[in-house]
Amino acid sequence: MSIYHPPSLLQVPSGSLQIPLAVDSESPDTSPELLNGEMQPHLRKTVCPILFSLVIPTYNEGKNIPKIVTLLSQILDEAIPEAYELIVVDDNSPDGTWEIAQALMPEYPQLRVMRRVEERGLSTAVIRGWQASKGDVLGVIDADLQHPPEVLLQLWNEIQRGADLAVASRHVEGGGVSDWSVARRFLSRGAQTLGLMILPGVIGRVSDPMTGYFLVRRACIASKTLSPLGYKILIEVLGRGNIRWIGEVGYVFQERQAGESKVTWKQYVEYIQHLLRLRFARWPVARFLRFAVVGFSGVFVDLAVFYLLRQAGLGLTRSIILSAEVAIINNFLWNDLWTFGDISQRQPGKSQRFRRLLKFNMICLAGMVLQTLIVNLLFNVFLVNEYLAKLIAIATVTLWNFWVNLKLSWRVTQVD
Ligand SMILES: Nc1nc2c(ncn2[C@@H]2O[C@H](COP(=O)(O)OP(=O)(O)OP(=O)(O)O)[C@@H](O)[C@H]2O)c(=O)[nH]1
Ligand SMILES: [Mg+2]
Repeated sequence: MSIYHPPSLLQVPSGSLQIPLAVDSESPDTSPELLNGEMQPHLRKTVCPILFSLVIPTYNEGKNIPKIVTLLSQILDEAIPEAYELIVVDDNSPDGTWEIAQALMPEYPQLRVMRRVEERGLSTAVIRGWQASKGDVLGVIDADLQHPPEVLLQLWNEIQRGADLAVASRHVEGGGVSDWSVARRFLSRGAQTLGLMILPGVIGRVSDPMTGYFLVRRACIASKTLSPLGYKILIEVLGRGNIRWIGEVGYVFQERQAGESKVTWKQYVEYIQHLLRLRFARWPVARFLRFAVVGFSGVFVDLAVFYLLRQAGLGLTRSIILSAEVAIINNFLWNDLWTFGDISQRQPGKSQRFRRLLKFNMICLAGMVLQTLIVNLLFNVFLVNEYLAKLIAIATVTLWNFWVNLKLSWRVTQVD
């Protein structure tokens, strides 16, 4: 009598949320296990390379999963037989979605199932699924049949035409929402408008940034550390990926047929946090803070040298100039070593370093002139209190020094 061995589950990747660039798409999914001397059908080596990996994130979708797997398999078996994989990523649903999906595996050889116990959340589920996938093209679709499976072929065709990203959109021709209340429409459009204000360069690139139905080329997001929050994984892909060509296909968002929605107010809050995170990811905040610390240390060097020179009997103007110059050199050394250390390492050599010092010096001197001008303008023309004027000038010149040095002295905009 043979004992039934359930098909193996996919291992849950751990560590950072980075998609590997290259995968061996012909390798077997698991180590071959023999049952009664025969390899189980679902463990047989995949001969056909996997071109497309579609992740289906699930939480309590036990009633929907058999239907969506059947429909997607029918479509893909016809279009790209054996060259695709469906990856259900379930967060240990209380209704046993993962087990139901696992039971479908013998019937659907392209189906894989991942059961996550420690990590939770829609966005990370999608990324973990992609990390464990083999296809050159990655995709995501909801399990609840709100995303019409037949649109998949149109999305696939967009990628075949050369698109980096193919997005199913409710806001282009052929798109729409079936039966949404006015409140939900308003919230959805409001969220999009807010996104356009905070992150226009990302949100403005697609007509429906809120969609959770899209395909993307692995190469466009591989090796980037993704850090999504909440539901809107497409925003993460657009914000951090290297996407040039975007194709859009209209679709009508269907009503949920079974199971319950997981959307709460938390998703709206997380959406705003996600937007802000992406916004500031583009700003060199940490570098600027290091620059400010170095600048602060320079004040003490300046004062100490000024004191010593005055004690030694040097004239006032000479002491001011000399102590300022020592502070500039002090700041340069720390910035070269610490603030911009990663960039300096790519530009080694004494002469390169000397050039950086000269530029830094010039920019700081220009900064001093700028500071004098700002204080005079605020104090004499706008009648601002002289200490407040000095404070505003210091803040402005610190920003100026940082930005110009970043662009000129350490030149992060140029490839060396
Ligand atoms: N793995 C995983 N999947 C999730 C999680 N939350 C939601 N999902 C799945 O993600 C998909 C989208 O979630 P829904 O709750 O349907 O969200 P929605 O479609 O925006 O909202 P509704 O129209 O109300 O259904 C579904 O397939 C869910 O089962 C989660 O925390 N983990
Ligand atoms: Mg849904």
